[in-house]
Amino acid sequence: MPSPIDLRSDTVTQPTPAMRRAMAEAEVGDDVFGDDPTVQRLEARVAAWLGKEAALFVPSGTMANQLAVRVHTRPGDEILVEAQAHLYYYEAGAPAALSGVMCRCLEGRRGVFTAAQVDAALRPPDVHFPPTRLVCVENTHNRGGGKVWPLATLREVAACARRHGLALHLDGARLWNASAASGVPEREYAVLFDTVSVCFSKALGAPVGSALAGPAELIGAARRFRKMFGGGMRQAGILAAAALYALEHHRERLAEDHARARRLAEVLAGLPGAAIDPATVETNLVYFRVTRRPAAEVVAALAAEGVRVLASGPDTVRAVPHLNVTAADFERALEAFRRVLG
Ligand code: TLP
Repeated sequence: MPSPIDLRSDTVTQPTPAMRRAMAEAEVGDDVFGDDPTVQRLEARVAAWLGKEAALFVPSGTMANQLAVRVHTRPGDEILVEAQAHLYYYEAGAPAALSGVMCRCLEGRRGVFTAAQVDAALRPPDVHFPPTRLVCVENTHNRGGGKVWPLATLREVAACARRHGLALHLDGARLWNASAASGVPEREYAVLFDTVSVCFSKALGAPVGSALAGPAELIGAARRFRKMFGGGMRQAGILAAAALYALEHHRERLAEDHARARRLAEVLAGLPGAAIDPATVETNLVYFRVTRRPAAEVVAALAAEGVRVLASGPDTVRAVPHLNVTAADFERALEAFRRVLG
């Protein structure tokens, strides 16, 4: 039986042979002492790419987001975050545990909320209310189906936050996908935010690592909290080399994943066991509803056919094309979807 085609996430990718060579040859040093030249090169590259003063290499997207929350707030503050955002939904309660802040959730449409919703959530200064400090945005929005934020809406939200003196953080774990889909360069999104997190180990295919970019002072503070949270790494240049390789070689190919995601959505739309509007698939994430049996059963049936996907709700399934999926694998996966949901 051929090995399973793993479409659970774009995090499952294996480093390519060329990436492994770049890792093996990386110049390294002790990064906690500030001695790793490859990490420094990556941080400078990311900062420049996003138009920020500084950047910090961290082990995960979760750590990047939570460092941002930590540096923008004090215990007892409130942050505004979309109800399905990773930072709130999937980060193990970290805003409360690590920063002592309260999350006020905005209900977005596929993850996108409006300036009017931010306005409506704000309360006047009063001893009864926690001070609101930060607005968090996720682009692309994972549970929103890989939705790309319209730039105009983003600008309105940012202007509103600024009017109220709020800081802004962007969870850009898949900002590369947003840019590939919209043609809007990453830095044009980033300029609207104080801090931006980006990830190398999702669609770009590096094994480990994210970065947090922003003003030098905040990134300096984040560096101390990274140590406090246990994220200070030593010869991390081996990982930074993979991230640099991924930035250099794997950004251009994201359109391929997006085209495959759309094609998968089109196939699914024609099957009686699935429901999806292919027009809503803008990037690499395909979320679809299953109509005839529970998601868990569909996941098991697809696994038996050699295709791994994720149940993201009782009747919702997620499939994610990525750089390790060959053309032949992809066709084989489509056949499996046809057999299980047809
Ligand atoms: N997303 C993972 C899971 O945790 C759900 C996935 O498979 O999609 N921001 C966004 C938008 C994310 O999608 C993720 C991971 C993170 C942050 C966190 O990154 P890691 O897993 O590196 O902590």
